[in-house]
Amino acid sequence: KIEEAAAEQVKNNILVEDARTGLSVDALKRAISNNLFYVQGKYPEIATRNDYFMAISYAVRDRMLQRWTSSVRQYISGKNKIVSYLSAEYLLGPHLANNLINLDIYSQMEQAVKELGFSLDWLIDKEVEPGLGNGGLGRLAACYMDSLASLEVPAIGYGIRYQFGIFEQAISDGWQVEDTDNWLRRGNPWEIARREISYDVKLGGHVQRYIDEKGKLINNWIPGWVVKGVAYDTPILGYKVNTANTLRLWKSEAPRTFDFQSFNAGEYSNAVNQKIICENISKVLYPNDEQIEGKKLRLQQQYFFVSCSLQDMINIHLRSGDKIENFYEKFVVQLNDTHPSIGIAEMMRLLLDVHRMEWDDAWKVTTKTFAYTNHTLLPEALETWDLELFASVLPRHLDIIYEINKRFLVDVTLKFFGNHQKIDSLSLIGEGRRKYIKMANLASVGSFAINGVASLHTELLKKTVLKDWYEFSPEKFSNKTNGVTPRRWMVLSNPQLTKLITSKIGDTWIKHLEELKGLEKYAEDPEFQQAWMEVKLEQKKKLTRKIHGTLGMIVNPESLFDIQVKRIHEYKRQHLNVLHIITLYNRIKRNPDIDIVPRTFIFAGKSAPGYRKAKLIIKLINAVGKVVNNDPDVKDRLKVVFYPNYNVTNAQKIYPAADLSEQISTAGKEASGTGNMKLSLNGALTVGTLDGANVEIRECVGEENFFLFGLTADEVEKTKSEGYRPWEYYKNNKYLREVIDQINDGYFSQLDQLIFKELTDSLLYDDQFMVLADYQSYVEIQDKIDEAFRDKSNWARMSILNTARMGKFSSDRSIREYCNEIWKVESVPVELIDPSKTS
Ligand code: B1H
Repeated sequence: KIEEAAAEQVKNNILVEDARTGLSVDALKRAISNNLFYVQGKYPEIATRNDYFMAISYAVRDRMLQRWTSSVRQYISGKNKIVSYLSAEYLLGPHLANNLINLDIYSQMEQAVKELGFSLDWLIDKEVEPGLGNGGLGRLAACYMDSLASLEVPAIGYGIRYQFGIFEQAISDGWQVEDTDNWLRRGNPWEIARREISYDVKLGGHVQRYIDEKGKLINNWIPGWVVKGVAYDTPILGYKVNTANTLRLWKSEAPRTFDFQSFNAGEYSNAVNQKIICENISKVLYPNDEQIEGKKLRLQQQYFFVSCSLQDMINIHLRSGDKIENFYEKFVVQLNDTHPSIGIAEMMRLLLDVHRMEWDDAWKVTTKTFAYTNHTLLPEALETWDLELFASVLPRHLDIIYEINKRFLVDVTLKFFGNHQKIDSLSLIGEGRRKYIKMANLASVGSFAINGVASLHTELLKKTVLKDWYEFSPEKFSNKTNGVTPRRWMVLSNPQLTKLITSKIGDTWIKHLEELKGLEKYAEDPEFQQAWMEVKLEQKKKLTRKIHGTLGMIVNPESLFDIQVKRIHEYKRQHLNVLHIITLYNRIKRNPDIDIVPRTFIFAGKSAPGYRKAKLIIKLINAVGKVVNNDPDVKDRLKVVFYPNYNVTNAQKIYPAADLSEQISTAGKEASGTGNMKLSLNGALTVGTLDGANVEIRECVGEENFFLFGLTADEVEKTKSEGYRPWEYYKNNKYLREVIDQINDGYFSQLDQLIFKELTDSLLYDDQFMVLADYQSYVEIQDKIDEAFRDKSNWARMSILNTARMGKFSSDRSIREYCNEIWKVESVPVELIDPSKTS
């Protein structure tokens, strides 16, 4: 059967079957052996696991190349519009299994590898994932690249090829310790370095102004230094289609001419130093999810990749024979948050200074090109740049921003005559003790569309951070609720559930997730419920083994798996979860024979290295775990696990095992969340606040299948404006008081009473994130969850309904909305070309 399917695919997909395209088990075996010998220079007896991983990966990449080159050729020569996604982060996760699924050769490869004497899983587990992102924002970019390709939409993702991605987290004595992520150490079989595709990027220096012979004002940017960006391309294959889009990541290097001057001047070490400074730009990802650092190197990174990308797009556009004035008909550029928003000033510079356009024409092209997605309302994540720092990196762009602002404020003044508050708020320049540039304002003025990432988030945007922008140009605003790709987050990570679903409703739901609705009619079917819960138990057992292997801890797979996995942040309130754990523990201590639902609390997530309170939350989780897990009174009914180094690879193992998904952020703080979607899609029930996409998830799955608690966003604001005193909640709730006192008295820290003081003080006397205000409501809903979990059949029914009703949250739906409502682009099915017949 495998062979028949392979033959069918060969017929449909390729014109010549040869060593690099054949899809039969034999062809794959030959390709792997060949690569081992000719690429890795090894024979089986001395080959390492990594050699085999590389050999199989190259065999897969070969089989993607025909699709890739055909796609590129069609896009570049064709008349179609290309989506350009600009993002400082892409959290792709491992490629191998995903590419096998999208190529539809998983079972052949499994067989081929088996016949060579290995297991495919063993090789898949060898891959080091590219951790080129912090969290949700970077992962969203990866899901969107998958959906763009699967929907056959021409697209290029542009970003930075960080040599070191997000740090690796280890836990030592309960504390987070960071280690560098040397992901390229053993080579990266998925990328192709395109050394011929490179651009120079200027930095620093000053602007020389003069009038040329024709009387035109010339702005000549004399840079302090120049770096070169080199393109590294990775194919992003769509699911069972011919489309393979490109992810183009830029690596910074010293320009060719660079070393000469210094060498000639006899300054050898200076030349080498300069080379290192250039390479530094793409060296490391900033690990501060939602907390900007304002460092010069970060601004240089942003400008570096945006400038390379825009130069590249203009190059592609002009090569097709079209005029620069029509640029926006060839490309639409989506800004993934403000991180690439310097692109608006850079586009103006390229059009004015390089392509010699007039201001008004350049502004028209620019504002028809860019669209901006906002991902956060947190004030500490809104990007601004100190004006002097900005001027020292991008002097010409500062001029341009002043000019954009001058013209824009004329319009503002006309609309809001005499309203200085409005003018101050809309200005691109802020004035405090020092002047600064407001990147959200630059992004907003230069874009034709602005969107939030969940319905509540978009509404709050219009009422808060972008209120004045909404009043000025309401037509630019729309909502595009986030989504996740069912290929990685179901087919790849939960093959057992995929199989069970497919046995009932066929497999077209993988591309049309709304079809999961078809499962609803089985929700009450006892046989299906049983099969469903068996799959869940199997996934929980797998995770149990993983936990044992990683931490040496034994957990009970029959217990309720209560899961909170995401970046560690005060607003996400992992500490609220901890307060609940201690509350349960105290109940057991008071009454050791109490009948309690056994639970395994699984946490995972990284803290920004400089975020003290987040690091303290990790320590608290581990400290409480140490006491709870080892107290004989508990009798293993509660277990607290902190699974280290949360990343895409680990997420894939955790989501399928969840019974309960913790989405407990302070209402109004989580823009959307996407882990909430992946967990519910995999049959977890959610305990959550009315925040971000939780609101829409609850609407879809039904309020009776969602455990709601806590203040609403409006109530949070109201409580704060009336003078919130967290201490009163502490004083008036004896259980809460007991829990906080225990932490303070050193119950979980061998009587050290200082260690958690920073955290408890902030809860008692400040509590920006309303942890104490929501405590009682949270404990009450958790008690209801216990009751619900005791009714196995009803829990199974709710779990099935959660999956069945998550269709809306496919990133395919999100991307369709972007295509139709913002980008105005259509699918372009790719016709395969025969590589042997192209010259
Ligand atoms: C999100 C970020 C973010 N919002 C700054 N903002 C960063 C901001 O390195 N930085 O400077 C990095 C990341 N990330 C997340 O985006 C939201 O918190 C989630 O709620 C949302 O689901 C996700 C995708 O839209």
